[in-house]
Amino acid sequence: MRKILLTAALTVGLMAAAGQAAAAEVVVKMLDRGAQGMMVFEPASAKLKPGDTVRFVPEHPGHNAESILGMLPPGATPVKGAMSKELVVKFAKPGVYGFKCAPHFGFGMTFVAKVGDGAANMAAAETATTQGPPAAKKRLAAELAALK
Ligand SMILES: [Cu+2]
Repeated sequence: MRKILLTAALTVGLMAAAGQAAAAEVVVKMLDRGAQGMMVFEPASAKLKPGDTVRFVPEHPGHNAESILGMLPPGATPVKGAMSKELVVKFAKPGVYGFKCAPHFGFGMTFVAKVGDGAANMAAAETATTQGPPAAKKRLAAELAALK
């Protein structure tokens, strides 16, 4: 027990030493069922800094993560993860990034990241939340609202 506490203290110390310069990684689970219902990314939204990454983890098989093309900052490259595979996305450009699970877009399986202030494409991203399947529109609007 004592050894574990010491290791934890050391880890926290190292993280503090790394400070602001260290890029963060957010782990997003792809789930058949989560706190927000069926077919979800968990968490469903994240505030990031340029250089941060998101690791999409297929906790349950049969999901992927790919860019929603209407929710991508100008000049950012769209990504498309393979089914049931982990996908790590690094966010270089500030802006709003939308993601969907292709087979479950109709269930509203979506994720939104805001990198920096998100101003680069906030208006376009808001417009994009008014398109697509009803469940996706509903969740995308909530995810974007949570980032403001
Ligand atoms: Cu899915």
